[in-house]
Amino acid sequence: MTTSATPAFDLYGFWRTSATYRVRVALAMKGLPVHEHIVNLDAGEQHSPVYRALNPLGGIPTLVEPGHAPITQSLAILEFLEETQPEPPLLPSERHARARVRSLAGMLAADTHPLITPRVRKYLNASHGLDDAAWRAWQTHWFGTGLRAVEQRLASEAETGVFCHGDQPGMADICLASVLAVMQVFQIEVRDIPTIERIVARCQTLAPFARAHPRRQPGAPAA
Ligand SMILES: N[C@@H](CCC(=O)N[C@@H](CS)C(=O)NCC(=O)O)C(=O)O
Repeated sequence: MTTSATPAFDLYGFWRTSATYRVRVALAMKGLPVHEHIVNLDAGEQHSPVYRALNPLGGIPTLVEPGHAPITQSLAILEFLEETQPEPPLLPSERHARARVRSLAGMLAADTHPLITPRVRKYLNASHGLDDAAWRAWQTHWFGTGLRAVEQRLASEAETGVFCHGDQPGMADICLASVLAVMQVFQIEVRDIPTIERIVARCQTLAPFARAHPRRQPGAPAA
């Protein structure tokens, strides 16, 4: 159980990143204190030796609890925060329900979001001459592929409620909102996902989600 003596975590993030958004929301939901440090993706700071020592893949975020090894991978971080501070839960108590929530979260955070990261863009640009228009088409394709599959599940599975699983927000909602947040930043639109739009609109009425929005972070452009 966490106490008021819990030392603040250090979170290495960047304003627009979807994976950092996930961790920000979870920390806020659980009321865990955090100091956020900016790793400027536009300046390539994720490749600096100092950051690579924390996160060898050069991905953001990384969470550090003082005195412990850095934790990378947003889903691993969410699981760690769940164990650190179980209330309010990000996962349901029943094992099949937990598997469903983790499965939805994985569709978004593991199978959709990584395909549109800067390192993928950089590689495609350098090795295949991918221009801006082709990159937009790539983003739209992979966001659409992931979100349509998630929509199909959310719209047809009985466990879907006000949120992705029942009527309490959890890990799948965090991942869903994180993907829509970065799509908004890149102005990518995917049509015909009404269940997703309904759930994310509800998430945005909650302070931890609203405060984690990319545009509200230090370093975000004014417009
Ligand atoms: N699977 C990782 C993905 C981390 C990741 O790729 N983050 C992006 C920002 S959302 C990043 O740092 N990209 C840097 C790059 O691609 O060079 C996680 O969920 O933490």
